[in-house]
Amino acid sequence: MGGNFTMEERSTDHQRIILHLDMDSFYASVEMRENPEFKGKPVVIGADPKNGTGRGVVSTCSYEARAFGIRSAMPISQAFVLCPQAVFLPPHFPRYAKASAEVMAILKSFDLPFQQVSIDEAFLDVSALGGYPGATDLAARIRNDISTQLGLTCSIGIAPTKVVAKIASDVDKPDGLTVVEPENLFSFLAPIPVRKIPGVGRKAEAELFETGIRTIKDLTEYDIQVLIARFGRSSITLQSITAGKDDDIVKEQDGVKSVSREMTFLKDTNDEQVIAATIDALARDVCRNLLDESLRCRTVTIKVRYQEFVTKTKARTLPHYTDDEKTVRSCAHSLLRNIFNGRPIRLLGIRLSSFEKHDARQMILNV
Ligand code: TTP
Ligand code: MG
Repeated sequence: MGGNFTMEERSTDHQRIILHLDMDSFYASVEMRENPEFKGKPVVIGADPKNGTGRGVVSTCSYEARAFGIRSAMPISQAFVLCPQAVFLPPHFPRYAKASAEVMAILKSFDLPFQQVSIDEAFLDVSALGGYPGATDLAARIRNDISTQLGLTCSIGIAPTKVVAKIASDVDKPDGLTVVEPENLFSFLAPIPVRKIPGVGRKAEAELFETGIRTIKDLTEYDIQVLIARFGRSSITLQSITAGKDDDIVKEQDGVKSVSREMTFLKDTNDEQVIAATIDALARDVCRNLLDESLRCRTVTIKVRYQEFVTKTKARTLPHYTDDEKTVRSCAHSLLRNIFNGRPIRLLGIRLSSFEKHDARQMILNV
C-alpha cells in the first residue's frame, strides 16, 4: 500500500473538501423577515387554502409549521387540516430571487470554485483552505455573513464529496453545521436512511426497503450483483457515491439550473381550449423569467398531473438554445400532445433547463 506517496502528500494532494449550503425554510424565512409579526408562528407558503377547499400544494413552510406535520408538496387542503391557525401566504418569487442572489453573492465573494444547484443551495470547493479547520472557519464566517447581512439562516455540510456534503447539510437543520472528516465518513453515513440520498425518492425507497435495505450501511454492504440484477447498473453509482467515493467536482457555473411554473386548476379539466390557454400562459411566464435572468435554454419539460396525483413528464431537447416564447410554446404544445390521454388534468407545468448565459460575447458570436 502507499506506492510512491507518503501519507502527507496523499492527504494534501488528493483530499477534496466540499462545502454544501442550503437555506432554512427558504421562502418562509424570507416572508418572516419581511413580516416580523409572523416570526415564531407556523407559516405556510403555497396555494390559497380557501378554508380547506383550496387546491394546489405547499411550496414550503416554517419549522413551526413542520411541527404540525406540514411538508413541501403536500396538498394545501391537508396542510389546512393539520394546522388551520397557520399563516398561509402566496409565494412572492421576485423576493426569493433577490434573496437568493444575495446569498450567492456572499458565497462567490470568497473566490473559490462555486456551483449553485437550486434557488437556495450551492456547493463551494474549499480544498484550497488546506484542511477541515480552515473549512470550518469559513462555514462560520458564511453563516455569520448571511445572518447579519441578510437576516436569514442556513445549514452547512462539509465533507470529502459533494453527495456527502449535501447529506451532511441536511442532518442538523435548521441553522446547523455538520463536518464529516474522512476518518468519520463511514460512521457518519452508516445509519443514514436511504431516502436521504439525493435522487432516492419515495418509489426507490420503497423498492430498497423490499430488498431489506434501509440505511446506507445496508446499501454499501449489499451484494452488488444482486443490486444490479434488480435495479440496473445505476446501483453501481448509488453504492459508490454512498461509500463516499463519488468524484463529482464542483462545476463552476453561474445561476439557476431550471426555471419552472406550474398551475393547479380550480377544477380538474380535460377541456382542450382551457389546457391550451394554460400552456400559453405558462410558456409566457417561464420565458419572461428566462429573459430576466439573461438565459437561453435547450430543454423544455412539460408536467401533467391527473386526478389521484398520477404525474407524467415529458422533455425535449431543442437543436439550439432559445429564449423565444413562440418556440417554447410550440414545443410545450407538442409535448402535451404526446402525453395527454384525454382524462381530466389537475395540474400543468412547464420547466426550462440546460441553460447558457446570454452574454455579450455569445451575442457577438451569434450574429
Ligand atoms: P428546500 O431547500 O427543499 O426547502 P426549504 O429551504 O424551504 O426548507 P429546508 O430548511 O428543509 O431546506 O427548497 C427551497 C425552496 O424551494 C423552498 O423554500 C420553496 C421551494 N420549493 C417548492 O416550491 N416546492 C417544493 O416541493 C420544494 C421541495 C421546494
Ligand atoms: Mg432549503
